[in-house]
Amino acid sequence: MYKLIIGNKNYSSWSLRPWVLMQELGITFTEELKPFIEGGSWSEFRKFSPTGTVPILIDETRGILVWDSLAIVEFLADNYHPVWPKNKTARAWARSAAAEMHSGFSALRNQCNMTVGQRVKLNTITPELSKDLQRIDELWNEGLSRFGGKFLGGDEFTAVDAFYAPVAYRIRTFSLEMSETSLAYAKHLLELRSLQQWEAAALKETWREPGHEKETNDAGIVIHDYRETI
Ligand SMILES: N[C@@H](CCC(=O)N[C@@H](CS)C(=O)NCC(=O)O)C(=O)O
Repeated sequence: MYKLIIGNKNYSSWSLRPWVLMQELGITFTEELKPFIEGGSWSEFRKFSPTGTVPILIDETRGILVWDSLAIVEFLADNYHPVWPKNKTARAWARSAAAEMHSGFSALRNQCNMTVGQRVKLNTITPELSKDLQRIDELWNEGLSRFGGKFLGGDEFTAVDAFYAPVAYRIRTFSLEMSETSLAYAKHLLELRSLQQWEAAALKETWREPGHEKETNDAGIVIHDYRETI
């Protein structure tokens, strides 16, 4: 049996990746949500995570702990779950695209934090942010046309879609400009039942972690906040 430890659904983009993948693949797991703590979660998260970060996957049957979202999807792939596209070319492409997300796009990550329940008018689109968006647009168009499916690596939802799912929320929150094809793909992701469930839970969260809230307020003007309040 798997246990997935995640952070707040409103904010935690890295947690969303394995969560949505496991939901879409029908992998049974229990989830434990650890809310971020004001001033830093490190010492609290270190009690269960070697890096003081989430997500963490625990294979309770075999006593294995896996940290880092990319390591978690590879661990699942190792256990015969259909994590990557079946087609070899699509699989190589999907792995490259997921790795690119994992190690790159820092302008998007830093300037447009994931906050599922908010809508924000960005102060400015820096050249670095624009570059990240252009590259993601190029990547999504390539995956969708080259492998001919509804998802980036073909007809099935795979890990590469999971890695870009947080981008779909960011596009909506910050009204980011993308091609029609990319906007349609982002909308398609957000309409998945699993992401609807994630969003509903995110909107119910009443925690507000000042560090994450500050990132949003520094990025622009909050136009709507659909999250529940206490
Ligand atoms: N490379 C890691 C990064 C994990 C990460 O940075 N997680 C964030 C949450 S989205 C975290 O736990 N931050 C701790 C904090 O905000 O105190 C992964 O892919 O899992």
